[in-house]
Amino acid sequence: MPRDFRWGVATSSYQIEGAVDEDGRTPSIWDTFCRVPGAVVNGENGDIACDHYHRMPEDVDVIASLGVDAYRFSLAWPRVQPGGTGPVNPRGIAFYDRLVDTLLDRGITPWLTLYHWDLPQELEDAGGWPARDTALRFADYAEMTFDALGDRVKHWTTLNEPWCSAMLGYDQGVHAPGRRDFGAAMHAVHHLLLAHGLAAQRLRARAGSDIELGITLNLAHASAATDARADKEAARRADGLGARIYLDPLVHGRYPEDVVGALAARGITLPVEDGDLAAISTPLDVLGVNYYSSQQFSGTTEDGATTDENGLPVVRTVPFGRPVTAMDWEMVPEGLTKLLVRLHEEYGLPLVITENGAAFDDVAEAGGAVHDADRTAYFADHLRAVGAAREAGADVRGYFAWSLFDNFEWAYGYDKRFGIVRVDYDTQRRTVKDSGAWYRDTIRLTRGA
Ligand code: IFM
Repeated sequence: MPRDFRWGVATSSYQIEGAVDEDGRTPSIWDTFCRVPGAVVNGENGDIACDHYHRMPEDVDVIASLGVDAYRFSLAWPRVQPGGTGPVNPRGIAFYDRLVDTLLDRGITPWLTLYHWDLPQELEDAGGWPARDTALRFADYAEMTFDALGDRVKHWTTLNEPWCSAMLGYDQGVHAPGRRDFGAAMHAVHHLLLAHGLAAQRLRARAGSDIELGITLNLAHASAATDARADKEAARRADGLGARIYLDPLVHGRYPEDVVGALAARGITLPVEDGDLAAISTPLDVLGVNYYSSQQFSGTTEDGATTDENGLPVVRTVPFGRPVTAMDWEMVPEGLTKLLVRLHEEYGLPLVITENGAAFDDVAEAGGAVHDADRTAYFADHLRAVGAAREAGADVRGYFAWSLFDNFEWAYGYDKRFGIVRVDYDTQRRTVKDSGAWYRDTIRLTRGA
């Protein structure tokens, strides 16, 4: 990587902060969802998590010890604006104010995400992301946050992984708010994109080109399992709902025709109003890419059917037969190269990997040391894949390891550890894992130090 390549580590608010009822913070949909019996492994929740809210200065020391340029974190909307309406909460925003100052004091660039899934519960009660008003509320929240931090924060990401918010939250019901309604999920897709667009317009109006503005999508390379037409069709469908339904409106200002057609065949119309697509396609400075794995698809079931029990075309994932991480996700680093080259060619935006990493079943020594050669190999393979994409012309400008800390992995609770720094949840002791030391040394090497 070149010397000006940006290296970072990433976290999100609900996954690390804890302090869910302090200083005026009100519940988010995740506080509620965690209380639903069976929703989260072991009935766990983010009440304490990594206790980052109370340990922030020491945590910034840990970040600094890794030698990274930037720290990607998110804000808890119900901390900044309890309930999702009304004025800014001075005690809530004060935490992020201190975080930003502490980072800057240590020479670390703050890379702020406005929304990493902690929707104020009141907004869900009023309809959540399937309701248009949530997008309007988000634009207000974005603006008040910018007014508080925009003098020092220059890297702004609106949303993290809207696919997860819409599909896991409103279609599959495995993330908050736990709804299972495909039509509602599609409305959520549009209102998430609208939220992004309205916020982007407000931030641009305030800051012009003084900020680097982006959105982060979770993306993969979708390929056909064979050359059969049905498999190619399945890959196209998977890519349509996984990637193009976000990328096309963001970059080209229109939804993909094949996706719109497939939704119409299911009786679903995206709730687009005049001006929405113009807002959604507000020019971006950077596209954040979260990458973990890739999939290949078949258009037939194992016994040869091409439609499922609901009469819908089959889109079946066919394993590559690769080793998997503790999440059961296959490791497919070359998929990252293909994805980045494709994004460059079809969408032409500067790219930053805003998340990449792996959960493994770590074994900790008594003192906390973790010799996670598997995680180090994952990082090395994927960084090589980024290098290959750059050589092929993709404009990839940075890389954030997911995650700085072991943390609350949503419906998996604390079972899955993604950190390059171990967190002992009994003592809250932090210990840099071997992969963290390797990451630090790799960054040093690229700087010629
Ligand atoms: O932990 C999550 C993160 O919150 C969003 N991207 C994927 C990570 C691993 O599942």
